[in-house]
Amino acid sequence: MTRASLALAWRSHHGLVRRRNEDAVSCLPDIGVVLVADGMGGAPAGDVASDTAVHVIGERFARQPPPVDAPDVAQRLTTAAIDEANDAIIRLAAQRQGCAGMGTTLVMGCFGADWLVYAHVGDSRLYRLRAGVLTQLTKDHSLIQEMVDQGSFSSLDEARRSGVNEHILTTALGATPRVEPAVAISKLAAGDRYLFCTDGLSGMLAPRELCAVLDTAGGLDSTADTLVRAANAQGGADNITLALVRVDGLADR
Ligand SMILES: [Mn+2]
Repeated sequence: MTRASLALAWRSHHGLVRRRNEDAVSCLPDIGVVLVADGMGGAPAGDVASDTAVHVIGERFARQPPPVDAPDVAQRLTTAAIDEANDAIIRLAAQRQGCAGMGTTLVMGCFGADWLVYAHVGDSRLYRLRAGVLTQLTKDHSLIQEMVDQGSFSSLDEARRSGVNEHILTTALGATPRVEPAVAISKLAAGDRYLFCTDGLSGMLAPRELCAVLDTAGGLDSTADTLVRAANAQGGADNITLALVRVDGLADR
């Protein structure tokens, strides 16, 4: 059995306001792994945290890529690799000048024969476009999302309009000795498009705008460029990072 046939494109742009880019992205097409992180903590800590997350996890997967027919193995590896990244960030925060208190979000995916294992920590997101319908597969680990879940507001939009700060995370890599990532498995369908992104994209473009750009026939590279341009056209208030994966076909059994 082989891996699903995938096309990938990824971008990271500092945006129009921030002078530094604290986001990180790493894609390993050979093993079907995608990693996106949004670091925080100020210079130089934000970059160190996000870079550490994508490198530690990427290396762990590259060392022992899960078999393409074993989503359960991929799931366990995902949890273990995220733990390892969390430990590495906490260690660096204690050792390196200016890195105390740093943290990062993470959204990642591991693609197999006909499945995707995905995980996230914080407010970086995964969306899926299938048959013209855009679905947000992850739910932000943020205070504003928690308030919506508890019924204080009917939607994120309403909470935002009421002035709730949308940048307060309830969990992040590097914030606590144990981190609880949300990990899930999903079946792939040929033609699926997946968008992994930081809030510099999802905060600038509404879902229907993301959907309009994703649901076009053009190549993935031009779609990725269009998304970055569109986020900057909305002000580019934050670093913009995304990875796109298109499922061109499922593995033959
Ligand atoms: Mn951000």
